[in-house]
Amino acid sequence: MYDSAEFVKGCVDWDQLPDDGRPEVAFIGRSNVGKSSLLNALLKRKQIAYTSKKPGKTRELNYFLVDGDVYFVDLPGYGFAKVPTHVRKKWAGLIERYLTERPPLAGVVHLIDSRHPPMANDEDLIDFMRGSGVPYLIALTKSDKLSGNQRTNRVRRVNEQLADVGLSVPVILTSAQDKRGIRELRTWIGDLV
Ligand SMILES: Nc1nc2c(ncn2[C@@H]2O[C@H](COP(=O)(O)OP(=O)(O)O)[C@@H](O)[C@H]2O)c(=O)[nH]1
Ligand SMILES: [Mg+2]
Repeated sequence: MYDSAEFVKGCVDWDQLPDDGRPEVAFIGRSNVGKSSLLNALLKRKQIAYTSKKPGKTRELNYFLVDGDVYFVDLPGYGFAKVPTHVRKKWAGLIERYLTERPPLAGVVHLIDSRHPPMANDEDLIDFMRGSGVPYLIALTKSDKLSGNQRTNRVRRVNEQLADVGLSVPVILTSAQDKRGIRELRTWIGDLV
């Protein structure tokens, strides 16, 4: 599993999305949440997904072909304060369309920083995914920065928030640093595709 992984392309428009029908697993979260790091850990690569301390560097839907048969899609992080509104709207439109109208989309991994409560954007996405019918998982990132008690509490809090909106989906603790949750994530993805 994950013996090969290669960057295929970055897409900024619907027409640029691949049309070969391979299943896709999308990764989404705010800038700096640890998305590139988690993708690297998942794919056992050091640098395949670009890790940057600069928020908002990734503005494209970045396609990685994994083992020749599934795409991992690194979606643009949300929360770009410095981007003009019309640009942000275009991205939001593309992402919403992608999440609802993309036939090969097999599952969505939503990354939320384990140290903080979900932000407004995260709550919007949770709400959005509730109606989408696409298999969905929440990965709480950077869990190595929490104590054991904090880890338990964060998962419970997120589960309570999900229950409040009538959603029941897996919530897992992850860390690109100590690799917590990586195996669980691989299993979940493996069951999808
Ligand atoms: N301690 C810790 N830091 C992390 C982890 N994942 C990412 N980071 C750090 O968080 C920052 C943002 O990571 P990055 O993967 O570029 O986030 P992205 O913007 O969501 O792609 C970097 O400084 C990473 O080193 C993690 O699991 N544990
Ligand atoms: Mg990134």
